[in-house]
Amino acid sequence: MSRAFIAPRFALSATVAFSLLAFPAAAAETKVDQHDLKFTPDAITINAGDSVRFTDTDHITHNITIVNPDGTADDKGMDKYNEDIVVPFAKAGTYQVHCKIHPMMKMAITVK
Ligand SMILES: [Cu+2]
Repeated sequence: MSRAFIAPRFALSATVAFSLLAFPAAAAETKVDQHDLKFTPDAITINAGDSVRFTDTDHITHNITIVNPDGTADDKGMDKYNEDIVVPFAKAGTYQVHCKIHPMMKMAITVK
């Protein structure tokens, strides 16, 4: 193989390595599944700016309602089987999550 063929491959690797270094603190996403009428896990701790991806592997519809640290509630809508609802958490505090269809379904999210 000629040197002219090898050089572009090295240049591409260097570009990829630089991209990874340039964004070291990308927001993370934590997965919470709704299964057997439970949030799993039922308590998580994330950093401000991170998101939670709520999945639904029950063959029924659930709901995601977030109770904020100040007591106000945000209804994030109905979560159907195999559909995800992604909720970003910008501010620190303790959030309670429940499903308004199944009152026994509850979890807590601590945002640092
Ligand atoms: Cu539910």
